[in-house]
Amino acid sequence: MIQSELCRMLGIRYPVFQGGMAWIADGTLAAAVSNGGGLGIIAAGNASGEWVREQIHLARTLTDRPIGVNLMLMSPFADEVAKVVTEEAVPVVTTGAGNPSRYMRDWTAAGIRVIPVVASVAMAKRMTRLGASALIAEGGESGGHVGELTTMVLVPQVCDATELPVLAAGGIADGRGVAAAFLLGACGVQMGTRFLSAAECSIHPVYKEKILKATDLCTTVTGRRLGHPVRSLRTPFARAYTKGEFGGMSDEDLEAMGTGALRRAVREGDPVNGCFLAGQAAAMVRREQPAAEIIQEVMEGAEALLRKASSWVK
Ligand code: TUI
Repeated sequence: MIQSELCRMLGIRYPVFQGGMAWIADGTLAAAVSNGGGLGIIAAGNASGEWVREQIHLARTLTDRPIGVNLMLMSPFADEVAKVVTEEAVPVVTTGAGNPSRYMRDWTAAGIRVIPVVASVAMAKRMTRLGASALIAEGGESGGHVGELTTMVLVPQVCDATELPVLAAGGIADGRGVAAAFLLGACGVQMGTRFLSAAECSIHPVYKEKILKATDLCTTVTGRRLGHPVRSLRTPFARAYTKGEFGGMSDEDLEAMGTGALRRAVREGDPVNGCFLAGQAAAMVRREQPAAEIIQEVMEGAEALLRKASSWVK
């Protein structure tokens, strides 16, 4: 069994977080992951504070283990979600797609453990100074909003820049990725794409099917021109968006094309106008399974590999 300081800090069995996937990670998925021994995380995405509150309450009817909330910092509702997590005394808050400095003091004063996603060493140092409890170093293999660096180079550099526990994210979908993350200095992992295939993940069946059928070169990054690079499956939407980006479409028209695209993928499975966020590890996701089974399989795989690795050292 692999346990780390993260398990002790948060009262979880396995050092595995489920990524805060906008429109996807609701109270049902988060509770299933927490019941499986990881940390389930409700993604606020662009949703209102009240929606987040409902999902927290729902999750609490399904599990008595800790759950977290992910605050997407570009959301117009970020301020109200930040208040809701404090009022609801959510034990862990993760943040993404920006700088959470303005909330850190209130959250830490309320006893909330703040675990920001960082995509650079500078941000890792800033978050350490401001009182984060741990950091998630997310490489550009991940789905959704991506930074510049890969997991392989980001994780060791973030580990060198902080004394805090570091979780690795981006491109991790099985025991090999978890074992590698530990050898890079991480003491936990966050997986998003692998949990898209969880039985308790309520994305449209078309979305799930696309993940299960994905191959190695199936994802692409769009949105660099507007400063919000996003990794998703190569679909007609991604191709049209790329054509717009490089073909001189106005910023307003590009924004309009993106609006509602995540919802169309998650809720409607719209294969043409939907934006199916997914990481490069989509090709490694092979079947639908309960979240608890995913966590167990991945961690047992990592344990076997780490045991084997130590036998190579003479
Ligand atoms: O946040 C994510 N992934 C996301 S958020 C999202 S919702 C969305 N929808 C449409 C367009 C854009 C986003 C979908 N996927 N991952 C965590 C993450 N955070 N990756 C990179 C970062 C990050 C980037 C810059 C964290 C901090 C940061 O700081 C910049 C600064 O302010 O200095």
